[in-house]
Amino acid sequence: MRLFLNKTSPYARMARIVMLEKGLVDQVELCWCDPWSDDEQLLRENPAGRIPTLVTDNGTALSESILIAMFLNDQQLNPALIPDSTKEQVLYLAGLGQGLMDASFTTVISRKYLNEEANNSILSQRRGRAIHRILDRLESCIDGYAEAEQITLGDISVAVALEYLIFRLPELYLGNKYPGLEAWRSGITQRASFLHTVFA
Ligand SMILES: N[C@@H](CCC(=O)N[C@@H](CS)C(=O)NCC(=O)O)C(=O)O
Repeated sequence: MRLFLNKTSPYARMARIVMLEKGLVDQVELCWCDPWSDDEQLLRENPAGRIPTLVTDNGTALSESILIAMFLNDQQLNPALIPDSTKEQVLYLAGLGQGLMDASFTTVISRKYLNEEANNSILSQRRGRAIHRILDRLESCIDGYAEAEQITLGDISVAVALEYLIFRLPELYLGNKYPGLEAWRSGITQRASFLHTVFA
């Protein structure tokens, strides 16, 4: 398999962490690229020109981080990132994580590419409020981190979204306002899969 990625995309980082947690490193070649400069190889595989893109051994180009994560999870039984016994909770958390990622990423991209007016638009304000609501919700529902516990796709999605927020919009993440979440984040991001994939 081949995974197209860069070092700043939260979506690509999520796919890479799933790959590492599943022990699939030897089966996935990393194809570093810049999706914003119309990378030819990437466009040949994925007309949307977005990362992550995973080209399977059959030559099928998969897109959308969550679909890629589910595909990689299915490549082998263990460790199960979406255990049957906790599936609903895992998908719930993964949804919150993807929501946080989307709201944060869209904010970053519109600050980069759009003008001041667009950045103060109703849509942009809605995204800001969504970020705060999701953080509040996570603070009230995230459990403590225990290293021995099996990590899930929900954990990965939420932790990557928080890392991205801290990387790009640190003023929106005040760890002291979310002490439970912050303790959880600082524990889970000590895993090798997170340490090997820090944003750069
Ligand atoms: N919903 C997609 C979002 C992917 C995405 O927006 N990737 C960005 C990088 S973080 C990208 O490749 N952007 C290039 C572009 O939109 O042209 C996913 O979950 O994979």
